[in-house]
Amino acid sequence: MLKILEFPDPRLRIKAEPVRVFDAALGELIDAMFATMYAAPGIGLAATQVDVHKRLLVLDVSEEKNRPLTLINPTILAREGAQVYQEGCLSVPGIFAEVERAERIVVEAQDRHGAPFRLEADGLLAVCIQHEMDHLVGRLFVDYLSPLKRELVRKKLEKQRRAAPAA
Ligand code: GNR
Ligand code: NI
Repeated sequence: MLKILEFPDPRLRIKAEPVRVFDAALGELIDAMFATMYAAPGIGLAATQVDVHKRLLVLDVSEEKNRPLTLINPTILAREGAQVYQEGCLSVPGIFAEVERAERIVVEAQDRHGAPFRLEADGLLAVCIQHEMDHLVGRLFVDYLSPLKRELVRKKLEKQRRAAPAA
């Protein structure tokens, strides 16, 4: 399992670089990211969260956990509407807050072999893709909160860690 960085780790602020080489090592990283995401459990994971600063994310928003999706070098081609969703993040454990994002997006990305594809997403899938793409530019959902609320989140995490320090 890969180690997931937690807020306010400064490495979560690093901007990811495009993936240029689609080799076996990339495939192994993707498999390890899925294993880490499903074990957490989470519905998405960006490479940034496991300290790999490449434009790569994995997600699976299905109930049965049988719809794995890999997006490499994703770009949003179109966005419309707005939705508010109560978000959480594996890098900000135990914290949940409402964030407004586009309701519907069209994304272009590459798969694990480098083949380009387009995806139209709405609802939770659209939320998750936008949340993961934020990670790739060093942005966290708590950045959408007021500075005061963000400071409360930081203090709460500090307190949680004092009660149960990471192994
Ligand atoms: O597991 C996750 N759940 C979630 C719930 C609402 C909005 C976004 C997410 S993504 C999160 C996993 C994660 O931190 N991905 O970066
Ligand atoms: Ni996250």
